[in-house]
Amino acid sequence: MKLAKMQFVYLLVLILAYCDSRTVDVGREDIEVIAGVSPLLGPKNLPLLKESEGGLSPGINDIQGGLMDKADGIVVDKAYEVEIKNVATTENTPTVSEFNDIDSLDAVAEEKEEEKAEVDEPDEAEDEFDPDIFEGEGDLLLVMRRMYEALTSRLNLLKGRVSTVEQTTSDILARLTDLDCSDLQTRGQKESGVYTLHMDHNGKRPVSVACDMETDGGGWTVIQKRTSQTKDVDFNRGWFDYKMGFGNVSSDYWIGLENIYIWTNTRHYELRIDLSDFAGVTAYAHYDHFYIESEDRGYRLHISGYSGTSGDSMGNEGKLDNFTADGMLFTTHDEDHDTSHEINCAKYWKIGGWWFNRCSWANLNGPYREPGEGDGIGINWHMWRNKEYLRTSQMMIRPTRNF
Ligand SMILES: [Ca+2]
Repeated sequence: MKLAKMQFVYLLVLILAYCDSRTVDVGREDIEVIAGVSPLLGPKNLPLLKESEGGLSPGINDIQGGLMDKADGIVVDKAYEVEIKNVATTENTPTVSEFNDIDSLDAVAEEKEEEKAEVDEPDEAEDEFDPDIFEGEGDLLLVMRRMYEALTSRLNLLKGRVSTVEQTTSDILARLTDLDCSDLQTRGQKESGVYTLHMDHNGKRPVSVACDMETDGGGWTVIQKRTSQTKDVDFNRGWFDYKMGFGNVSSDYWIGLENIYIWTNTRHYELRIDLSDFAGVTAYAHYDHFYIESEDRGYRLHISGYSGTSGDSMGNEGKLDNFTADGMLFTTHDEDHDTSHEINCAKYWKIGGWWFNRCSWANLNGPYREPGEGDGIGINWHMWRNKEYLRTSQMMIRPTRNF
């Protein structure tokens, strides 16, 4: 037994001696050198620093400084230094002064833990379900309803703006394309009435005009109109007024020679004249071809192709005489272009302008007179009622449909 005890004691001493040679006091309880083989053999045999529970990794300066003094005999090679440097440069690694001060290091560790806890708190809060978010379906429906109302209001606003843009575009298009009432009719206007056209007088100019959308298929642009409603529109006017137009477009008016010139030199036009007498009888004259020349040419008249019920007081059915209007220049009391060398027909008879020859078979711009008044000079159409006054007259043009 003694021998056995001796052997046990010897073995124990050997074990203790061996263990003593493998343990290094590094001066810190939280760091332990777990390998003691010569570091010269390579990085794998160098002493490794096991992290304490605080999770701190000491920097390379610590290995060379404080730790090196305590780990006597252990040499740190450059490879190890590089490896540790990589660790030391990681974020949140304490500074040298902090590490040398253990208390400070602990304080830093605690601070890091607190920061970590603070960072983690919001995440935990987000993960929690807050039942107060949806207190009831009523609130959710109210929010959705208000969103719907807001979107609907916005949508209606946009619809209004689109409508305005469309209307503006339509107006611009109309200014570019609507030359006369037939264009309006083509675009869907079916009601007779007053419309605005934009005539090109060295730039677009708005012109109010009456449109007849009913007679003989409609699409007529009224260029002259006499009614029994307004006797106060004076037709005994000078050249400028007949050139530019005058009167009340909703009753009695003359559209103006310049407008007629523009129309009839842009398209081929037909002319229709509707008449009525004071007995209520009506008649009409239809001319397949109608146009006038420019002001420089005295607005010379070209009219032919008569048909109708009133007789041809403008062209005399091709039989030229001293009263035929076809081929005549326009005359007003201040512009004598008629064929009479003795008189100015408009001035002599104190009537409005017309395509006078040695005066005329027709006198639709004469003074408005009731039966029994005056000397037979009023609104006349001799081929129908001779010198009787007419109650109404209307001259209107439309692009020719039957050449
Ligand atoms: Ca004359």
